[in-house]
Amino acid sequence: MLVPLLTTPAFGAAPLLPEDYEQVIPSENGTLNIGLSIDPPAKANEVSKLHIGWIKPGFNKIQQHIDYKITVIKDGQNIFGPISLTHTSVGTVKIPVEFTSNGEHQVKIEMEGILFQPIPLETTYFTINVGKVQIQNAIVESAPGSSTPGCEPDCFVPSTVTIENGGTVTFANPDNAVHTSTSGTPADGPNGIWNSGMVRSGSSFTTLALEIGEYPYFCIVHPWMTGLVIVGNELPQTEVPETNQKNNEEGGGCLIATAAFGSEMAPQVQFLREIRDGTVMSTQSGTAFMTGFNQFYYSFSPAVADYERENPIFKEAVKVTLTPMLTSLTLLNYVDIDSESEMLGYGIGIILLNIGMYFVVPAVLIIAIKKKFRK
Ligand SMILES: [Cu+2]
Repeated sequence: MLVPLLTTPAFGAAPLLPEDYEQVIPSENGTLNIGLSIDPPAKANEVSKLHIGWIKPGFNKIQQHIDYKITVIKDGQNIFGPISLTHTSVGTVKIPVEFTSNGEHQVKIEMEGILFQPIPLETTYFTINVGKVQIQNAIVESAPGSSTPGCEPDCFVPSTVTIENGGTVTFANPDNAVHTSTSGTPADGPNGIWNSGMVRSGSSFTTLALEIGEYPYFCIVHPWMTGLVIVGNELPQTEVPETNQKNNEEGGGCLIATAAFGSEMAPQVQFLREIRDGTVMSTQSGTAFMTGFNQFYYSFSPAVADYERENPIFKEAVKVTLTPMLTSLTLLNYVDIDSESEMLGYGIGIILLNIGMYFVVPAVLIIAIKKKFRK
């Protein structure tokens, strides 16, 4: 019972990389980019996971430690959330949502803190079309320093981007100079398909839906900045890493903790998931340990989870039992685990701490009580 709870198994595959998200759009004030993928593609009356990641503009890296809320809206009604303010230490999150009907939905993401610091609220909306193949939105950024020549040919990053018919392109400007994205060429001038006008530092511009074709564009202020948008008929589906073994674990969840705390979204369960994805899984020994461990854990945890659901007293007992362990795991939040030896060191330390709490202390008490009775 102890080790399984301690290490918290299988909440799904590894987090997506910044470039893997189906849609990426800047947050309201351009502080971060936000990536969204839906897996499997959203359908009415089915559960899909929203994969959300916060991405540093200009670096293409995940930003860690974000405080956020999520709401899913259909025709002005909340069909999911808003969830209470939640922290992700790894900067990515997977949230299961059941879509009750087909059609256009909004995913509302409120960002309220970065790196444990509150920030002015930034609200970002994604549009998803449940029951239909997602139309892609691509994001292109101005290269830092592109206001002086020398960035060619990558003054827009990426300088060539391919989307499907009906997709849009967002031009974001993380550079500290003003830029435009204007369809046409420096030689022939604007051709009128889109013109962002002046996009100041930290802002962005999104085109209307584009039809099949090739669209060269440039920056009116800095005509050495050129790029190309290709709109294809249908994109080859973004590669889903089916070969990734971790996918086999998906769908299990941490059964015992989920049943005890009510849902996969409970903060305690989220926390365990973060530990697994963010800390334990980030080192090789952690990953190897989890793989072996999951086989053992899943051999009995569904039975325990079922029993928790049927028996409220047992459920409360599991909750009380899990609480000291969760507290000890929060210690992991205060250390940076980057290396194998650190993982083993902290891991063994916390396992010993838990053995102390769950076995040694009760054993000592039992022995003490027995002695008393003998006298
Ligand atoms: Cu420019």
